Amino acid sequence: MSRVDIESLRKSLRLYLVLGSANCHGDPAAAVEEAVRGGVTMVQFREKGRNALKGAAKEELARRILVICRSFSIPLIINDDVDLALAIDADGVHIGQDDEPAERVRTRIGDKILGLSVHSVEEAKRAENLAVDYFGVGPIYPTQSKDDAREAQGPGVLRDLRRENVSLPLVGIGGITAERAADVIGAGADGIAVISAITGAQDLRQAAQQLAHKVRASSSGR
Ligand code: 3NM
Repeated sequence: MSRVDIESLRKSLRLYLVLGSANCHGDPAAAVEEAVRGGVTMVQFREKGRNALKGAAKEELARRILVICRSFSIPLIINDDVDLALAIDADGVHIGQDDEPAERVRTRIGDKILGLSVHSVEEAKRAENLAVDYFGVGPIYPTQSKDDAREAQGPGVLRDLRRENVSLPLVGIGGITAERAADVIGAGADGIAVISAITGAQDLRQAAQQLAHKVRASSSGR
């Protein structure tokens, strides 16, 4: 098996739903199904926070989400839990700057997708020679969904990354809404990653549809 095809990864990143049980009123797997029916193209299971599931309960939920992702042929990425990603044979792992180092994660996950959060051109440049497949860049706008989020930087950080010839797929994250999606894509992102714009909506499927439409309209020609 070889590493993921970068152009198909760019497409998968177009509308990236990030979620865990802390973000959902009801069953997160049901939320994933609704959102995917609306047009989500990739999912990240991010089980964090005070009441986060652990052990067998966490794995059981991840497996249920995986079944849904597989049935729609979209990738499931696990946030910062290589053991879980390997146990359920998920499609990849996403790590932050303070998680297990990218080199070690790559050795453990083989050809699975590896995403890394970066917050500046410096961090991206430092990571460019690591075997990372995409960068999550944020927070673009202020976010309520991450306790330790840094200061929002606006879409300009994406423009800076492209100006500095960072060619890896980029997905913007943090406070992104349907109204803001075009600015994020216009600044150079391949896609948007969202929590609350989908999980906080009354109608998850419709929210995903709207976001997918905005991303498609603003990335036409790419
Ligand atoms: N990571 P929402 S911001 C999970 O800056 C996450 O790296 C961020 O949630 C980063 O779409 C963020 O509700 C939260 O703002 C995104």
